[in-house]
Amino acid sequence: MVSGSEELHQRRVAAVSRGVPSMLSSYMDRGTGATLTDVDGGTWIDFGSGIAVTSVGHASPRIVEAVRAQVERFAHTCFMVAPYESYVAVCEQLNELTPGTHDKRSALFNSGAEAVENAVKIARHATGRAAVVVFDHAYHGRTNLTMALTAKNMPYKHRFGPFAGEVYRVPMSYPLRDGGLSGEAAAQRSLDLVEKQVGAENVAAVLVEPIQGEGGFVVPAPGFLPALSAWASANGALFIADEIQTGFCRTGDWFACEHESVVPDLVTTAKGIAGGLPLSGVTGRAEVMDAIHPGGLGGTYGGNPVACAAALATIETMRELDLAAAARRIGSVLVPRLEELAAKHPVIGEVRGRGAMVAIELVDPSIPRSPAGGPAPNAAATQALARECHAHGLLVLTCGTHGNVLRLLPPLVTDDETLHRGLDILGDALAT
Ligand code: PLZ
Repeated sequence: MVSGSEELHQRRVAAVSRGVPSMLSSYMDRGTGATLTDVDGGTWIDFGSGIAVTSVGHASPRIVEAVRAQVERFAHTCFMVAPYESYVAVCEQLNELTPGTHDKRSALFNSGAEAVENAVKIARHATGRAAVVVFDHAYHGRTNLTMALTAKNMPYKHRFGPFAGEVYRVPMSYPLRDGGLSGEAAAQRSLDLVEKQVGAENVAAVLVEPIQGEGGFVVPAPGFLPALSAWASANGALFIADEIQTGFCRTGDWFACEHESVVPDLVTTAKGIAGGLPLSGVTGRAEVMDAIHPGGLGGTYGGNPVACAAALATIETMRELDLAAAARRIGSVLVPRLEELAAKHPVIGEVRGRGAMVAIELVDPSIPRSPAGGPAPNAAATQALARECHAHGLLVLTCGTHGNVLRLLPPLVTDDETLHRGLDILGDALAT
């Protein structure tokens, strides 16, 4: 009944803006667990999870059932018009699961970008200040404000300006490329710039991904996040953790901040929260979240009941299967095998990540390493490697400011056998 990928591609070219490309040329038909099947019957090992979304796997039974049941009851009323229980229940879960035992409140939205925009709105309103501090390599979305917060020009910002103001960018802790500065020293370098160029008393928020996603799976040196958080609280600014990619068990804890016991004032969540349905949230200190006047936050679809039903089923699945532990186990399978590959192939400059958020950064070993900037990025090898994996049925994603990072984000339900099959394909692709 379904037409093949080639036919679909022709219809797509005639109907879909070329501004929205796809990485694969195959069109998907169905999925289960860590496997996708395309319309031509080809099967794929999914090491991308739709960019860190389907952590519970494709067609997870509890989520399928929860969505079906909710659609039969009602699909939408708008929480601002006629409220329903599941919105409240998701907020309760967010308040309980995010770091810190303080009194919290949450608000729900649709996309990651929308959550980040609202976190900035809330921080500005609550502090009465305007400046937002962000980092090199950061990714926070594609809307006007979040484009301004995002670091990379191509493809995200090019000719889409003018951008929102009062956004200040400072260096990130990036051990491979900052000469191995300690976390504390890297934070000091960035905060000195903020104090000189922005003024501590003007800063509403310091916004950071605890492990950067699109920017290259950059894991800051230990001590960096705690130093930023301590500076924010000493200076009356809010520390906002963008846990959209790192959250919901991906890095081996419910949230990546927990690894260093950092307690953010505000946390943004999306992606893994609802097993593939669009939902996002902002969670934070009760006095900050409740500083907003009634009606100041909202939207037609935010916290849609079908997405909330999926989120509650996702959270239940994560608890029951202990997917945080599963993420740690996945990391303990992936990292040693990637390190073996790195020992054989000098094109791999670094293996890094945490839990089931793991990447290799590809470099050109024939170009001398610069003392300040590290090894030369190798985007061409990264693209070729991804293509070779795709040609053999392994779905992997790339990322990084220099496009030279290959990232692995398998569903947290992926079994060891599938992980090893995926790694075999990656190993063969590297050899090729
Ligand atoms: N914050 C940390 O990772 C989304 C974007 C893919 P949305 N990352 C994938 C692309 O090319 O558009 C992301 C993120 C972090 C915010 C976002 C934005 O989330 O749901 O895509 O708006």
